[in-house]
Amino acid sequence: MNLFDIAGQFSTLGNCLDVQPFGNGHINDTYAVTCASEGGVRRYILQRLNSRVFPHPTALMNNFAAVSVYLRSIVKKDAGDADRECLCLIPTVNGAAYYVDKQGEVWRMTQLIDNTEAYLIAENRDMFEDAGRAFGLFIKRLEGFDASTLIEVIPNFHNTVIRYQNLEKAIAEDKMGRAKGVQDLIAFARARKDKTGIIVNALEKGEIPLRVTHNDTKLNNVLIDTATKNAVCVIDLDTVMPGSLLYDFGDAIRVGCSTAQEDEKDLSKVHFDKENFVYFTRGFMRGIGGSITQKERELLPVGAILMTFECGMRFLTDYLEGDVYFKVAYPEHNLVRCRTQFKLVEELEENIAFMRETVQKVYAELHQDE
Ligand code: ADP
Ligand code: GN1
Ligand code: MG
Repeated sequence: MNLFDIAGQFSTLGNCLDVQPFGNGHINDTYAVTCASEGGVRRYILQRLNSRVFPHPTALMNNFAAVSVYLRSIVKKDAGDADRECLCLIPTVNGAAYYVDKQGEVWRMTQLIDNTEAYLIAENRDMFEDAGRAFGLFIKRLEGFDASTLIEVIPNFHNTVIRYQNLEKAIAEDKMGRAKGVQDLIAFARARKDKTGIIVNALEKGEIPLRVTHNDTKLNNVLIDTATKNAVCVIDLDTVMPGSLLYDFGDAIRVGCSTAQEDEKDLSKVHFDKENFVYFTRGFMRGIGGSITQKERELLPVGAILMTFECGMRFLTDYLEGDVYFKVAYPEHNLVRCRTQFKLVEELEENIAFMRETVQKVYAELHQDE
């Protein structure tokens, strides 16, 4: 079946004229579909779910459908623009939420939100601050959603303790014979083993709340309006699951407070951008409003460190296992990514006092009238 036939399985307005690869995600295959009818031209996003990463696509699509419908109702209640501020599934011609092809691959379609762009690196700090607001608001908008109805699509996704165990397993198996070349990185990870449980333990003890979180808050998972440069819509709802707000804050800092791309080979270009941290924290706090707890605020800097460390461990694990998870463009790609993450971890650790002060200052600024 070609891509036109697959696009034809969905209830688009008009005939499908064009299907082109789109965006720069690491996981799914994403296409822009252009359709024309008497009413004009419309564009849609068609995605084939990565069945290796998401072995239970039906459960995932149930999460996706429930969350997107709920978000739409809240956006409407907030008098927002429901066609731009949240994703909306386009049903198949048979009224289903997704299409399964003859090979068993799962496809879905949403509206393409026009006049927006997904950035790998923010053009300026205001853009990053507004992305922070959008991610904070996303969590706030889902506060009333019953987390127990969501399936954990990737169990233990941000369980840093288990991510560490997976790394040790990959080192022990050393399937590709790559471990001897990365002893420095292995030592780096082992030196931080004791820290891996901080968030998991806080959740288990009930010191911080379990919420519905996005879990993959890189900057390119929020669409930015090309004219106003404001954050319009949080996308990539595949990993929306019960989790901690620290995951979302931390993962966004990991990406957006780096002065270089995730796969920059020249480590001298990779630094923690402190000013960006101030901006994002302000945006995120504004978005989440009074919902954030004191303990969560206290742990925000730890969230930034642990999410960066965890992602570095995941890249290293994948490198040792033979690049079976993340898409790679060359054999050392995951290794390069791991090195940037670990370099950032070092700088984040050096700046923990600065991050703590910033969180306190920003919170005080935003809540001075209370
Ligand atoms: P992945 O899980 O592979 O990252 P995403 O759902 O994040 O998949 O989509 C990949 C890219 O496609 C995004 O970074 C963005 O550029 C683009 N994209 C996805 N959905 C939309 C949409 N509804 N409107 C416009 N662009 C989109
Ligand atoms: C993947 O799907 P994408 O490209 O937004 C990954 C994230 C990683 C990120 C690293 C489902 O995100 O967890 O942090 O790559 N998503 C999944 O770039 O594993
Ligand atoms: Mg994405």
